[in-house]
Amino acid sequence: MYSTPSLYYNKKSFSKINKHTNTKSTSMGEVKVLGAWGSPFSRRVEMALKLKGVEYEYMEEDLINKSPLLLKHNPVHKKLPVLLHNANPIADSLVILEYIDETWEGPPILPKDPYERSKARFWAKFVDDECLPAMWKACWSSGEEREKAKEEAVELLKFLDSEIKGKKWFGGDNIGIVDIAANFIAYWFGIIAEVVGLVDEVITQEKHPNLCKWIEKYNKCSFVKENVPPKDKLAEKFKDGSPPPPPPLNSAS
Ligand SMILES: N[C@@H](CCC(=O)N[C@@H](CS)C(=O)NCC(=O)O)C(=O)O
Repeated sequence: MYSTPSLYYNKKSFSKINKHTNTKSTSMGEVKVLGAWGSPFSRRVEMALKLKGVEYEYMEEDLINKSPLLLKHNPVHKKLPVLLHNANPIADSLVILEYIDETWEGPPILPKDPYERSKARFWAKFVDDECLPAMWKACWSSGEEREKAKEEAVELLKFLDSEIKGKKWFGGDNIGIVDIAANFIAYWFGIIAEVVGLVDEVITQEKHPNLCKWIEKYNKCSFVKENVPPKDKLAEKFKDGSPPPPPPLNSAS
C-alpha cells in the first residue's frame, strides 16, 4: 500500500545507484557524502540523493576521531554530514537538502510554490530546533529534568500532529523535506525509547493519533526501509552509549 511510487521513487535508477555507489565522477559531477551510519542527519542527505537518483560516494566518519577532511570542510561546527559536490563543501543537513533539490532534477524535495515552500522550511526547522532537542533530552536526562523534557516534547509533537492531519506525507502526496527531516521522530526515536524506557511516554496514540499514523506509514515504506540503519545495530549503539551520546543539536539546553 505504501509503496515506492508515492515517493516518486524510481526503482530503475535506484538499482543503478546501488551498483555504482562508489562511482567517483558522473555526469552529475563528483558527489561525496561524509556521514556516519547511525546519524539521522547524514541519512537525510542519503535519502535525498537517492530520491533524486544521484550517484555518490559515501565516506564513513569516526566521530571520536574526526578526519582531517571533515574538519577542513566543516571547520565551524565540525559536524557531519558534509556534502562535497565537485569538491565544494556544503554543511548542515537541511541546507544540503535544499542544495540537492536545487541542483538536481527529479522529484521535488521542497514545494515550488513560495508559500508552501516557506511552510516546509518552517516545519523542518521546527523539527530541528525544537522537537529533536526536547526528545533527545527526554531520552538522556533523569528525574525532574526528564519529566520536563517529556512534557515539552509531547506538546511540541502535538503541533506536528496537527500539521500532518489529513495528509499522506508532510510533503502532501509525496515525501518532502519535512518527512526527511523527521526521520529521527519516525524511526530513531522508537528504537531509543525502547532502550531508555520511554515507550508510549512521549509519542502516544492518544495525544498524537495523526503523527502515529504517519510514523507507521513511514516505517513501512520500502524507500525509507532501504535508507535507515538496521534496528538491532542502532539499539546496540545506544545501549552502549554510556555516557550517553551528546545531544545532536546545540539548542538542547
Ligand atoms: N544541524 C546539524 C546537526 C548535525 C549533527 O549533530 N551531527 C552529529 C552526528 S549525528 C555530529 O557530527 N556530531 C559531532 C559532534 O558533535 O562533535 C545538521 O543538520 O547537519
